[in-house]
Amino acid sequence: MIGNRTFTMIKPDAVENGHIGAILEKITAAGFKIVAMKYTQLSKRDAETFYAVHNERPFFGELVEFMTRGPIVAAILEKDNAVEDFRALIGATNPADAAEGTIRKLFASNVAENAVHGSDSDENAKIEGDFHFSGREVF
Ligand code: RTP
Ligand code: MG
Repeated sequence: MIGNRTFTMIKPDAVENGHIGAILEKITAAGFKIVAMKYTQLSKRDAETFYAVHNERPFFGELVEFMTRGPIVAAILEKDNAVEDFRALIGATNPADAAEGTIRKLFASNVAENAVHGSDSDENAKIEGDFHFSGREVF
């Protein structure tokens, strides 16, 4: 799809480990344009809402704890074929399985603390972007 969007978060582990700048560099070097961005922290309720699709999974409590423990960078990114190309750029959920050169291979700690989020569909990209940004924060 031409000129479409995805949503990302640089997760608390990558922020704690000092990787914000390097990850943004990888994202822009891959041709993504940042159309919205903020430094923020999720509340427990935010994380439970954002990850509601996973609420029956055994790792849900751990995931909410992790995603709320410190600040994140949230952003909306624009590029042709944004959702699919961004998931390729970040690599597999588990960094042990992620391809060389991907953001998770380079910066993730483990399957739970995996440095970045990327939307998994155009529909979810819109829902997730709208969750974090108002219309006047998107350029
Ligand atoms: P994301 O939504 O963050 O982009 O990651 P994903 O699509 O690659 O993975 P997903 O299945 O949607 O899982 C969401 C996040 O939950 C954490 N997780 N922990 N402990 C575990 O086994 C486990 N599995 C997943 C990760 O933070 C994962 O990104
Ligand atoms: Mg996912």
